[in-house]
Amino acid sequence: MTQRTLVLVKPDGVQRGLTGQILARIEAKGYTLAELKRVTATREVLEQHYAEHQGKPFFEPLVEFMMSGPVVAAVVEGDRVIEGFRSLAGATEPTTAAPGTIRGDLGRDWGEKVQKNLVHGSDSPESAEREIGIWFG
Ligand code: DAT
Ligand code: MG
Repeated sequence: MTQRTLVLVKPDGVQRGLTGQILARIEAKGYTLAELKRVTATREVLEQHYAEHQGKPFFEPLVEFMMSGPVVAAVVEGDRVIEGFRSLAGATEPTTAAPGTIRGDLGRDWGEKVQKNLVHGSDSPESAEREIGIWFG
């Protein structure tokens, strides 16, 4: 079943020059980059994007981090791409994310409140459509 998902290369990934490597992994897996843009997110966009995390202790540091530099936003298409990209990305905590994954191979902890974990991927078809609307209108 063909799906779409919203992928973000977060500010740490862009700043470290890892955008190309990350997008290459998505393409090497066989997924399609249907839309792609570099953008510095506003607080308004991020508060919508992370609405499920409002009120959590890491919410404000997360929004500040996500506004700290440009991100690369992509709509990625393919069969079961929502699960497939989350599998490529690896677990939330980069220190313990499995080797072979984007977060496991390229990320680590930096002693900060927020997990600088390089990428975002939607977690369900409903989230994907909602998030694609936020980032691509
Ligand atoms: P994921 O990005 O794996 O879907 P999530 O949706 O639970 O993870 O959280 C969104 C982002 O918030 C995550 O990528 C990094 C940050 N985050 C999550 N849990 C955290 C925590 N306990 N401490 C600090 N940052 C956290
Ligand atoms: Mg999430």
